[in-house]
Amino acid sequence: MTTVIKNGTIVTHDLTYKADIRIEGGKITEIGPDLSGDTELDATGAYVMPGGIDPHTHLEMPFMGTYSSDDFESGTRAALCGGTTMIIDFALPSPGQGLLDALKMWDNKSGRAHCDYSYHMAVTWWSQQVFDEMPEVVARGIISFKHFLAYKGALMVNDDELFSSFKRLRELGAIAMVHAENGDVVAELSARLLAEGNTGPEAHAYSRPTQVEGEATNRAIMIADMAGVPLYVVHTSCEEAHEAIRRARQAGKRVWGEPLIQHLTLDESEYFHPDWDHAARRVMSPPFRNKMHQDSLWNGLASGSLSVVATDHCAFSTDQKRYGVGDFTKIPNGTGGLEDRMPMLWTYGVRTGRLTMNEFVAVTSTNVAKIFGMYPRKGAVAVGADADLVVWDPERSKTITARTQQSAIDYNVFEGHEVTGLPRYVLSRGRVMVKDGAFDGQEGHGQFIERCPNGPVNQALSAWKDLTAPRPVQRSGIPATGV
Ligand code: DUC
Ligand code: ZN
Ligand code: ZN
Ligand code: ZN
Repeated sequence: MTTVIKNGTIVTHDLTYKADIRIEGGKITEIGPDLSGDTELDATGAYVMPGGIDPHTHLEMPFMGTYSSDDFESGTRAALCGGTTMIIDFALPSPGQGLLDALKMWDNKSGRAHCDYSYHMAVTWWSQQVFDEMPEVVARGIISFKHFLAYKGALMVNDDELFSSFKRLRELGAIAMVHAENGDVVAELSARLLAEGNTGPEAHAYSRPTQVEGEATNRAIMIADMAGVPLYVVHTSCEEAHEAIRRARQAGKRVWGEPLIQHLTLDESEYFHPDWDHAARRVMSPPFRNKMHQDSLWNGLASGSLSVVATDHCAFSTDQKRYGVGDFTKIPNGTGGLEDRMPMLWTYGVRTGRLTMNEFVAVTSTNVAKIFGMYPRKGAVAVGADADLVVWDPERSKTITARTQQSAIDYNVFEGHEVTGLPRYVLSRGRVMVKDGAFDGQEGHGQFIERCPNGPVNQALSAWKDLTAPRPVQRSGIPATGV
């Protein structure tokens, strides 16, 4: 059984050229002119790109007194319909719960996935048990560990815990990740806003100004530098955080920043919409920002100081959002985006000239595969790579609406946005999952993808690399006398 994608233009992170692609056994086996096969997919007028990889999703996650509403079935269905062929979700132990225990929970959910997936492990507390279980997590092919500097009293870790965890990751050749917001300041500001009667969703934005993100990003970078571990900063939303990442990269530190498609295309005015539901549906952390910050993020993607566009897909229904009526701190934080990331970025990035097609491929797929240890199996159009491909029709368009979306929730934060640039075909390891824009997937087709530690990017470039090594003892004990 061979499948051939014919007459398309292949677009990778560094090349654009015309060729056909032959697929056998789920892998790309040949790239060249005039190929033929048992099944032929016509890519005339289309671009053939590596399928998107979204490295930041929260499917069926227990959070803020409820569970996010998209699970591995609806979430990966949404992903595929938007041209994304792999996700990395977060296995989230509750504080006190072991890492391996949390992994079991995630394994029980992910069996329903239509597309391939991996996990990052969250470190939500610190103990000898967490320390001891980390090597087994890495041995299972999970090489990235996320820490929350926000959500005080719940998921947040303190600086001593952060430093201990980062040092352990360095020993294991793994990658550190942070949600960078100063949770102490957020808690303080939130309490004051509530006391002043500021209870609506707009107060969520007031409680998380850009400084809390800038401070935490700087702090995490410095702590990672002292531990000698590379650092991936999730959902970079503002200039202050971007500036810290830019400066670190300039100084030779291995640090990456990840803007979300929501922060690139939606702004803070959403929180001042007169309809409570409209505003609450857009409550996420960090919140949407103003145009100056959006421009900073776009410039970072084009110049390479920011590396990836993700979604932080964490969908809550309107009923769930209403848990926060009368107290904005109880509105479950999160928005969707899995189905819309690629078409929105194409429309607002490539079609406006802000990004080239090759940069689009880099930030939606190839950079993710490289950073997280699965390139070139994923993120590449190359012989031997998995045939996770999207045949992208740059002229196909639609208006985004909750009425036709795959996500399980009852609204879409991009409602009404017109996108041009959508998948014609989407393939997961050679199986056609989207045909002429229509979903034709298979629950359970998705496989867990193991990732490798100690790759070239897992080495920090820090000048402080040997800070954790033993120091020579210069002097000890009693002060010298008689001087
Ligand atoms: N931010 C959100 O908005 N939702 C999930 C977790 C997070 O950090
Ligand atoms: Zn986060
Ligand atoms: Zn709106
Ligand atoms: Zn997240």
